[in-house]
This record gives sequence, C-alpha cells and structure tokens, in this order.
Amino acid sequence: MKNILVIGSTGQIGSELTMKLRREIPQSTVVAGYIPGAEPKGELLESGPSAIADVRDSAGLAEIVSRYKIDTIYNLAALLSAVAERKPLLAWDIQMNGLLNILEIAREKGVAVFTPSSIGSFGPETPHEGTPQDTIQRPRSMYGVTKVATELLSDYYFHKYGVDTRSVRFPGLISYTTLPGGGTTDYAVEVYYSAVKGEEFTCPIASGTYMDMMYMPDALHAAIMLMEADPSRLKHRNSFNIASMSFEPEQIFAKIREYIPSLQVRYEVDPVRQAIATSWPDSMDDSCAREEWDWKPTYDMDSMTVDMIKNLRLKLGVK
Ligand code: AKB
Repeated sequence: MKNILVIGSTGQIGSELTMKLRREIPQSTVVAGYIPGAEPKGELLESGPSAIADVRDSAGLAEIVSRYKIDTIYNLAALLSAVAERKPLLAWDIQMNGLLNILEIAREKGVAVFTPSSIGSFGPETPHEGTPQDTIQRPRSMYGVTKVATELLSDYYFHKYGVDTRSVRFPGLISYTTLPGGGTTDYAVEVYYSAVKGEEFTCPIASGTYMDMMYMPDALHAAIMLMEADPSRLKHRNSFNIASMSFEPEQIFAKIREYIPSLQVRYEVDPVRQAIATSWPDSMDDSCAREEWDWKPTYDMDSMTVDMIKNLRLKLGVK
C-alpha cells in the first residue's frame, strides 16, 4: 500500500483508520475521501490530502484514483443497520451501486479494495454460537442484504478479473473518537458516554442479547493486517470472521460499574434494532482469519473499558 484512498474518512472507522495509515505507513499518501457535509477537520484535514469521494460519482472517483495514483481503496461508505432499515433504497444505492463503481475502477486501474462486511451479513438461520466462517447467510435487514452482496460481488471481481479484494466481517465497534451513527450495536458505545457524564443510560437492546463486539484499535489493525497479508496464504477473501469479545448488555454494564459504580441503566427496547440484534450471531468463530493471516485481537472487555473511560474523561473534560 503506497497511495491509499479512504472513502468515508470522517466516519466512525474512517477517521481513525486514515490517521493510523498516515502514521504507520509514512512513505504513503493517504487521501481522506469525504462527501459534502462531512468534511474532514483538524488533524485529519491538516495531516494529508483530502478530496470529495462520493461512491455514486464514478467519474469523480476515477479522477481521484488517477490524480493520486491510488493503489488501494478502503471503501467505508455505508449506512449502518438501523438507518438502512429506514432508508433501504439509499442503502442499496451507496452500498451496491457505489461498490460496483469502485470495483469497475479497480478492475481498470489495478487497485486493491477493502470493503468491510459485518456480523450483519448473517441472519436468523445462521448458527448463532461459534458461527463458522462458511455458513448460511440469509439476513432479513437491508443492511445485511447489502453486506452479503458486497461479499459476493467482491469475490466475483477477484475470481473473474483478478481484482485484489479482501475484507472482514466487523463485529460492533467500540471507540471514543467518532460516534457511530444508527447501528444496532451503538448502545455499547453510548453507554460509556453516559457513564462518564454521570447520566442515566437508556438501553435499546434487551438484556440477554449477545453480540460480537470489538475495540476499535483491534479493528483497525485487522483492516491493515489483512491488506498487507501474503495473498498466497489466503483461502478466503470476502469476508473473514474476526472476533475478540461477545457480551450481552448486563455484562458490559457490570464491567463499567467496576470503574464507575454509579452507572444507572433503564431499558426501552427498540423493536427494529432488537429484531436485527436477535438475528445476528452471539459469537463468531474466527479460526480462518487466525490461520490464514495470523489475526489475533489485543483487547478484552476489561482492557477496553479502562482505555475507553480514561480517554472519554479526557475528551469530555470530566474527572
Ligand atoms: C451496526 O450495528 O449496524 C454495525 C455493524 C455491526 O455492522 N455496527
């Protein structure tokens, strides 16, 4: 990876991935792609080039790829699961038509592409515990439909045209830098904000609902590690299960209370998010990622909680 375009650079993953790539691959040019209304600011803006990169504008994307001689695209443009249920046509347009534009440019210009999939690519018939790498994927949400199709289309471009497509199925991602927007797993981020601010947290997911979760540094590491992996070792491409922790709401609340005992929680279950959460795996089996490119997470629930609370206190100016 030398000249990299991050599409969605101001989003939850993109804002941190762009900075990590700029820091860790100093000889590279990392272009922060954004859409009008979500412009990069501060360090993200100042530390490297940025450009409007709307996945629905194929000509605009091709121009950026040529101008910066892009060899790798991280395509992070997506509506998350709960928003995609409210705006299914927009989700299809961004996630599918947008992806097709990117893959066509990649085919013509020899660019490698990472487009994440998610635990959302699974559905109610998927085995929920120890969800295998290769298993039934019949999601019922529009988000899930686009994620399965993303996996298939990315594999199609690899097998048919040799485009170097790779990806992971991200669990719910927890971070203190940029808030997620409209996902089913967002509660696991928002509860930390409430705990640090001393506010009561209203939980939209029912107690007892297990989902895979991951701390952002591990997710970023996975995205970079996979794109740098030796291709001759990859038996899979789109997409690898990756896992680090699985919990239900009461477990994360109990963990936070070890450090902030005053955390108050009440439940107001959102039927849309709950239906999605119930259909997702409880815990994924990531042995293929471990075997094929040495994936291994660093954080567990305890080390993540300590780091989240420390950094949120600094960010929010709370003692
Ligand atoms: C969501 O909840 O929509 C995302 C995801 C797990 O893909 N965080």
